[in-house]
Amino acid sequence: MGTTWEAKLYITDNNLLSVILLLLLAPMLTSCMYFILPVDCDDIYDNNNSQPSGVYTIYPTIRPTVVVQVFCDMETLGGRWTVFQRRMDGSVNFYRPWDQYKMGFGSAAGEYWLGLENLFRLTVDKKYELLVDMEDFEGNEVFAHYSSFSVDPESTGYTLHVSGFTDGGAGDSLSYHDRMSFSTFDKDQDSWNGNCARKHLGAFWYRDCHEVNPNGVYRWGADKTLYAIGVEWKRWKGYDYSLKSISMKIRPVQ
Ligand SMILES: [Ca+2]
Repeated sequence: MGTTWEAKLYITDNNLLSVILLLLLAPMLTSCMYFILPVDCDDIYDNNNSQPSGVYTIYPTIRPTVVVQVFCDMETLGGRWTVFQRRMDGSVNFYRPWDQYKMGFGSAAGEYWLGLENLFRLTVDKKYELLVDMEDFEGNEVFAHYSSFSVDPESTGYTLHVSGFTDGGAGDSLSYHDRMSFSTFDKDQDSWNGNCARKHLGAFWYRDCHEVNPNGVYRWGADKTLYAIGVEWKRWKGYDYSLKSISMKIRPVQ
């Protein structure tokens, strides 16, 4: 009780006015934050176009309390890309259940998955394009570009919409997965009578089952001992070659 009284005694007329003003303005400030805080790497670029590639904080939902760390690619093909999936060294285990693919996991500085809920929140508000960059262990680099990318809400199983392919040497493997729900080993939403995620040791918008397995097992290049379980892009390297790196990134269509 003594402490409370002391605290009250220190509030002078001047700072009492400040406290009241702050209380009155708080709801307004909170709603303004949505317009000021960056939703994606494109917003970060707009605020300062000399920002290098690296880890940044974004606020992909209308609630400014949801804070997400992402890697922004500010260089490739004009930059402004928000990376939502990245493999590069096998340091993170990607064989994970539904809840983790929903909310995201890993480290934005290294390998990570941004989360299906964040992908839905981002792509429901703006029109996005998709770039998939990949590299093999011989130093070759290719990409696949799609002019339209979005993910529907969880009630649909986070259905993928991808179209408008442009070839950067990789070939089109992702269109095969268009309009599929997302599957993990504990949530089979593929169109095969078995469980694609369990068979191919990953999680993806599997159909029957895949031409792309970016969340598969990180293996070092060619390996035929187990079929189609690696980090694969079929139209480029087939089912027996696990890529050195792959990253999937989106930015708003200008
Ligand atoms: Ca199935």
